[in-house]
Amino acid sequence: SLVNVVGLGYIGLPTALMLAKSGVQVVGTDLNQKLVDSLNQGKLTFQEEGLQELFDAALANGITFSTEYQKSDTYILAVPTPYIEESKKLDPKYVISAVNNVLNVCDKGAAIVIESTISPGTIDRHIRPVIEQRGYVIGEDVHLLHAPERIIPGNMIYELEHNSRTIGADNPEVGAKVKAIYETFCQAEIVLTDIRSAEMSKVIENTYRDVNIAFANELAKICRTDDIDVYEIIKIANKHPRVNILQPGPGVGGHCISVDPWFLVGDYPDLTNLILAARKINDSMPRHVLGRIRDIMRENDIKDISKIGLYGLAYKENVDDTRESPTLQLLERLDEHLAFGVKVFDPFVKERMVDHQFMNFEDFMNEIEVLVVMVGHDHIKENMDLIQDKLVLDTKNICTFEGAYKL
Ligand code: SAJ
Repeated sequence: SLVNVVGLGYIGLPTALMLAKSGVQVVGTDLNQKLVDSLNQGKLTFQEEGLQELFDAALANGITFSTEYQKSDTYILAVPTPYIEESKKLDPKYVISAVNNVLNVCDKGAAIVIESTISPGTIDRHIRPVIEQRGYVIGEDVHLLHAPERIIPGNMIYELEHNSRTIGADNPEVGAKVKAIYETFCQAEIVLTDIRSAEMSKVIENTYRDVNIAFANELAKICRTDDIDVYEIIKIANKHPRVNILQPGPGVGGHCISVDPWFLVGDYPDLTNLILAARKINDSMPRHVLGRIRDIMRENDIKDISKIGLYGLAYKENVDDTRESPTLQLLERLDEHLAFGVKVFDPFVKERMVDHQFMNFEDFMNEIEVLVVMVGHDHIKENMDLIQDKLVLDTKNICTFEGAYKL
């Protein structure tokens, strides 16, 4: 039988390709005609290690792409779930409209699997009512499931096959059927649970990481005041068998770790002191970086901010995704200080996103005196010899030469 994967972005596309490669008959659906045209012409829409090979294998196995929803008994929805900045809530509009579109074409008894990250309670509050209002009986006419994704950009293909995953279902038998579909490519354990638990576990996984990173960032600030090397402290502490502290950095970006904790804060305002504090610490890091830039300028008697170059616009290493990136946070939130032309370069980001963005590394380097490493792309790790003669603020602890300034 056919699986219709809806939403062909960072999650839906690799998932659709992986299913197709594993021999499942797949149609990928996206409302964006350009994106569908591009995929049908054999052109990928974003970069990711191993994605091209996977795409080739899926095409060879007959995957097709369309703007139309297909008649089917299994739908995997990986549509965007935007986050409303003002209210700190998730906007379920795309999931709702995808579910409506599915209902227009699906077989009786079809399984609708939501992969998109949703805030805990979204299915009960927003999705069930939509289906019921249309006169469908959930559990008879259609089945609802939540199978939150866990893959990390930069290592998606490996993780699709090797990460354990969670499937929340109302009905364990239907859960088992959907599990069998995921088992065609997922080699790790697949845990079956109920929908509420699946929603909650997904969001707390990302929240856990945010809190751990916030702890590291707070340590970085503490160590800075006494000139202690935070990386050395964390390295030593992590030798303890029950300690595992993550790395400090210029902030937490991406569409997941910096967003999901807000759902808990929004729904449980009286119970989320720790989670909220962690969010605030991570959000304060771009400002901390700015403080460090000012220290360096003062120490070296540099007055002209246009001599500062930020390396990296992506939210993390070796990806081209710039959503909520610390560099953008720094530029957007602090632009009153930086309005005078701080330079920016990222080898992965090909479109112009900010003022004074350079497309060529050499030109960028020629313009600046202080290089601020905001992202540890392999590109810069491989070009240490080209940056050593600059003043370097290394917020990612990647420099292999002596004398770089740290967070
Ligand atoms: N970061 C640090 N220090 C660290 C690790 C990360 O500052 O030690 C920063 C990164 O530089 C980046 C941000 O955190 O700005 C988030 O990056 P990430 O690599 O931690 O995570 P994401 O957002 O790319 O992916 C996360 C993953 N979740 C967890 O590891 C719990 C991934 O498995 C999820 O699938 C993804 O969120 C998602 O879509 O929810």
